[in-house]
Amino acid sequence: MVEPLELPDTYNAAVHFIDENPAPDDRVAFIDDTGEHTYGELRSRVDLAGRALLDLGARQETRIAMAMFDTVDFPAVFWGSIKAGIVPVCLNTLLTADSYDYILRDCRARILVVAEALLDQFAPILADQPHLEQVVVVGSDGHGYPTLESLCAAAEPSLEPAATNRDEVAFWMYSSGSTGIPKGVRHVHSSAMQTVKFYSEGVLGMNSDDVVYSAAKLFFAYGLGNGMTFPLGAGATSVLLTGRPTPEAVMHILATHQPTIFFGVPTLYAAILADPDNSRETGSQRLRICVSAGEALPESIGLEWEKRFGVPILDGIGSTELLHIFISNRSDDVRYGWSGKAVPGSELSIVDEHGDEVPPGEIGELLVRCVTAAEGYWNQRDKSRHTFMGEWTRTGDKYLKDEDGYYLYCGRTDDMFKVGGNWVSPFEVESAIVSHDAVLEAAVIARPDEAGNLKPKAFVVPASGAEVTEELAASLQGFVKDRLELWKYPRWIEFVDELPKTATGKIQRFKLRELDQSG
Ligand code: 3UK
Repeated sequence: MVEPLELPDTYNAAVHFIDENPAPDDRVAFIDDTGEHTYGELRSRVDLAGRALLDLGARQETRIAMAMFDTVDFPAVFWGSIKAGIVPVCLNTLLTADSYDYILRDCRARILVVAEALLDQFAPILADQPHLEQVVVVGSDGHGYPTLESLCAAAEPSLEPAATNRDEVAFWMYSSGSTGIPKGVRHVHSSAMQTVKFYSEGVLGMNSDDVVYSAAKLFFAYGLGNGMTFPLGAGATSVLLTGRPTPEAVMHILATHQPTIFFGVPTLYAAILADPDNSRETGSQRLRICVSAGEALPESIGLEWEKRFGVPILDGIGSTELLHIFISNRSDDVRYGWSGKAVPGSELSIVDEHGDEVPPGEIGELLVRCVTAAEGYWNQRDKSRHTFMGEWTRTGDKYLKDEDGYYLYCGRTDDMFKVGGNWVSPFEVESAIVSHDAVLEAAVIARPDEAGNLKPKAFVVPASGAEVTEELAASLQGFVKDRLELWKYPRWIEFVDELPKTATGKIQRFKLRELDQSG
């Protein structure tokens, strides 16, 4: 067990990662679509962005929402806020207008910093926001709002750090709930540097010679660590991609920037491997570590990747609630199909429904004791009390441990699942499907595709008189796509006469999963 670092009461994470970062001014911190940005440039961009937000009226503890792509502006706004004591709320850039509406109201952000290309998505909901006072656009045209660039150009080039407490909330991230309603997860100043020490240094051995690329975006907890806090913590260089991490775009980055560490999710690894031309030769010859998280990595993908890219993929499990990875494989100790062993700084316990620890070989719920756990969910006290049990955090994951201390992922305690690293709540997708006139009832489960990665499948009971055709299936898919985030639509639809239910009328999704596997 690695002990957490003792920090002084007054501690500002931005001072640690930016101002007091030992990396020399001329070292490259980020490479984005516009080119290289040094640590020196980053330090001044952070001050300017923090100043600009103060100039707009933000104060210590004011929340601002960030809906930004991965460019150097992201760390500038994120750390500039934190340095000023302002609390950035990181938003997924792929949400529907309804989700943005919910989150902006829920977090009560006073300022929204939004990428120009996302303005259309926000437009329908911006006029009616009770807490939002200002919109700042990241891009060349503000469409009537001030741009980040213009505000920074007018700002004083210096910023005093706010005297924040190490235990004070520094930033928020939103995580999906089991009914599909997002929960604001609040992280404190001290946590990011502990994840650097425990996972980035402790497991990956990241150092200043590393060039890293994370296909997971900075607004995810996974990407925030991979692409920002870990490389900054190591004085390393991080490559950022503005656009979508398609297999082609990722291979292009591997070939062009020759990263030493690559972070992906299982579906992306599978998609890259699907093209037989992709290999170490056409990618990065400097790769020394590849990491997968977000959902379980099928063994076949790890083995094939190792053959083609010459390095293993280290599967590890993390969560937004714990900020980063707490169980992981190691470069010299890879067991495919398993999540690996405890990461330094994390103590693990697998318990039964009474909270009693189960012996090795038995499945129970995984609890984690780690200082990087979030301070709680915003305004969701019941859920916070359930999840954050003092020093221990409930993961909602079923695990077993073998005699040697390896951990095997055995599914969720709820029916939630991940598609390409993004949460799907079966309940939310079912609700969307049943709002279609031709549908009486629906149940959604996860089903593995050819590569072994999970995708949504819907069992649908048609409304009486509805004609069951392929067109109906296609129109239901389109119906869900129009209403929910794109990754959530059912890739398969099976029409059935009835759904298995408990005596109290609850859908038994586990029975459908069994049926699906046997069929
Ligand atoms: C599942 C995994 C099996 C698991 C995350 C790395 O995924 C991250 O955070 P989220 O809050 O989801 C957490 C949940 O996702 N999961 C994640 N990784 C794995 N299941 N094998 C894995 N390797 O259900 C977990 O509870 O979106 C991942 C770092 C930071 C993160 N936030």
